[in-house]
Amino acid sequence: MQIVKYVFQQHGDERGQLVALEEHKDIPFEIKRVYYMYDTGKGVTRGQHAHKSLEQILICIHGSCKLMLDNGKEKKIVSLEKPYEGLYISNNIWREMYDFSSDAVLMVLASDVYKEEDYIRNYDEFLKFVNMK
Ligand code: T46
Repeated sequence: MQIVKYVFQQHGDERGQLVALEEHKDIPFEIKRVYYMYDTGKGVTRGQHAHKSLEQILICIHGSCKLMLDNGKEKKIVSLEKPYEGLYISNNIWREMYDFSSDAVLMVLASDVYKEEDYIRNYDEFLKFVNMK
């Protein structure tokens, strides 16, 4: 499984840093939704699902967290700890987010609006969906 991490251009000067993200330029899809999570308690795991068609870019804009990505064949662990890095997650990937630092803010850019029917929340169902079972 190939891990795609984008390193965004930083516009830095003596005032600090600025990152700008445009759809189809810095982000490989039309951005239809932005959401973010914070105040994630110690020992918490989020995610534990896959998406049938949604594509997303995850950016830990403050603090850090880890992600476990699983395509049904292979699992990989990725750390997110820089506000100028974005992890691309395609559809059909099981994801789990964990090891959040207490100050972590994880922002997600998504290719579609929220649709509960796009979620696969059962791991056996996910394996069947990706033809691994
Ligand atoms: C994903 C990972 C990375 C909404 O009402 N609208 C939304 O756009 C989202 C994302 C969530 N919600 C509601 C649904 C639940 O009642 O917010 C609550 C928490 O959502 P969920 O348990 O799905 O959150 P995570 O952190 O487990 O997963 C989220 C995304 O849902 C998911 O698409 O890939 O972040």
